[in-house]
Amino acid sequence: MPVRRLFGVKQRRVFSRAASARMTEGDGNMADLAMISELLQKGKSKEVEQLTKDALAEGVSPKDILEKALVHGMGVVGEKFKNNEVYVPEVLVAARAMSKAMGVLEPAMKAAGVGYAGKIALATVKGDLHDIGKNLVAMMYRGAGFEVIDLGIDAGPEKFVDACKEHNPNILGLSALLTTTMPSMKEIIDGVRSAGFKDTKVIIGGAPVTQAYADEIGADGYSPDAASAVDLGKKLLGL
Ligand code: B1M
Repeated sequence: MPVRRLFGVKQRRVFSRAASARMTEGDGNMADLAMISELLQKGKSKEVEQLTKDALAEGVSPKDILEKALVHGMGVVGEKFKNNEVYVPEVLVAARAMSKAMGVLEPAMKAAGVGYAGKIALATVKGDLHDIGKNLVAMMYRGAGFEVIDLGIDAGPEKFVDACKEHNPNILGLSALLTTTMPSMKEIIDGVRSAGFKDTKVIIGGAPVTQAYADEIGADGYSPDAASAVDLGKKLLGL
């Protein structure tokens, strides 16, 4: 892909020395994918979208673009977020770049029969309107190549049971920010289990939530932050 021709001098400066070095290694696709990953980490939506289009036009497989560029880039951002090297705003801009690229990639993925890593349906639980943490979890899962069914806020057992029936997700994600809404988590777990969805993994999180609480209500796992929530989901699915 003639990436160098696409951008002026100013834009080219955003590429790191490492990516430039890879560009000279002779494997054009790898270099371009590394560049997409790097631009995604910097939240450069327009460039990421354009390079994704170019990569597809040049015959790079949707799977490679997804895994080696987009998921790779969000993975780096997720690790840095976990280690407090970057914060919510950086994650949000990277996720926006990822979404732009996914808009281009998804039709090609479908056409090529590329599957998702898994499917998660998630929401903030009944009575709770806090959605920033839940949205971060959704973004991290998208970034890891999962299909994400976002059920929004104020979601009770019915909404989760309906989502299980309609989408058959591998994982349910429950977020609560209020001590008063934590009991909704148990109601949701009991609701989906008694509706017959016994194997769907349930993970929970949110500021007042703990591993002890997850054990108490029969969740499959608890995670303290959005990036670890993806590690947990993958572990539960054996990925
Ligand atoms: Co409210 N609020 N709030 N609030 N709010 C808190 C949570 C509170 C701690 C503030 C305080 O008193 N110090 C307090 C809760 C006290 C308690 O119950 N222990 C509180 C309260 C009391 C209330 C109201 C009741 C206030 C009132 O009206 N009297 C009211 C409740 C409304 C309702 O939900 N029914 C209310 C309203 C609001 C706003 C609407 C104004 C707004 C929410 C806007 C929105 O979300 N769109 C708001 C906000 C912004 C906050 C604070 C300031 C910030 C929350 C946040 O977004 N943090 C918060 C105080 C604070 O935390 N400093 C507070 C950033 C976000 C990234 O973190 O959501 O924790 P968090 O997500 C983390 C992890 O927890 C984890 O990953 C994320 C990081 O990677 N995580 C998961 C979250 N979900 C996960 C799911 C997982 C895994 C990990 O797996 C599925």
